[in-house]
Amino acid sequence: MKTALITGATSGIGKSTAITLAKHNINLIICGRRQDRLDNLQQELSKIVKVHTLCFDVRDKEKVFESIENLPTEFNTIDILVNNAGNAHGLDPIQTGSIDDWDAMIDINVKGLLYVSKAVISKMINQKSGHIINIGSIAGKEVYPNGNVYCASKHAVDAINKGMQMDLNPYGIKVGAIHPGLVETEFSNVRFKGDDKKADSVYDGFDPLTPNDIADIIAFVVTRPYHVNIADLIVFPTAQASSTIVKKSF
Ligand code: NDP
Ligand code: 8X3
Repeated sequence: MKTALITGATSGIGKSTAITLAKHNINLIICGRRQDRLDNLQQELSKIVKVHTLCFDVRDKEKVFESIENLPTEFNTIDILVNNAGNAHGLDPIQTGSIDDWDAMIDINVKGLLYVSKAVISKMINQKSGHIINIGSIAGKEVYPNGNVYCASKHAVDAINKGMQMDLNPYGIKVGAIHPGLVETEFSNVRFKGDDKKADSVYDGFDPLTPNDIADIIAFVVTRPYHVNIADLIVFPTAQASSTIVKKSF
């Protein structure tokens, strides 16, 4: 049986991915900062697969390495890494943007992804196998007004994904990115700092993607034969044509 480590498994895309991969008989290491949510998910999914929880902030370099280097033996081989933890913080023009928001996005979406990847890649290199899926965004392919630093962080994920593909190719490690458009999760609640009305309005008047839509795609990606690597994938809701073009009625 394979084992997948999923960051950001307490909510949204990461949580749906954990549930979906469990249904594909894949053991799980689920990560996030909210231990209560990790415990609840572990309790639910332990009925079908083995589940280990790791509670860390991806910005905490020492904790990331300490947690991943000291996994229990039965979880020590990581076959699949889903680099999913991340969020947007704020939606402001560059001239009035908050430096704390910028730090959060660069530190979590870029540096945190790198810390987790480095810890897992050393295991995958020893194993001479592995599969890394980086969750980017349409914001990593395009820039939209007020998206500045979030878009920069996701452009960095796009570049890191391509770099990983080249560098890990000699070791037989697969690397690919999935870049979703609008998915209804807690993403906008975080972006707008708990203003749920504003968050809900982002998805008003059209059918956004659901976290399950992305989880199903991740399950498809990880169940391809060894010689097939899905390297880069953009996924929109049907109503969306770019980060700024969303048709609100048909
Ligand atoms: P959610 O807010 O629902 O989930 C975000 C997850 O990331 C949570 O599990 C959260 O866990 C975790 N996380 C956030 N910050 C940290 C941190 N510092 N350390 C550890 N874990 C952290 O959002 P989504 O499911 O939508 O987002 C998942 C990924 O998908 C992100 O990378 C996002 O950029 C990307 N994405 C989202 C889109 C969307 O429209 N929703 C579209 C394109 C990409 P906890 O708080 O417990 O730590
Ligand atoms: C999340 C999608 O368009 O809000 O990455 O940036 S968007």
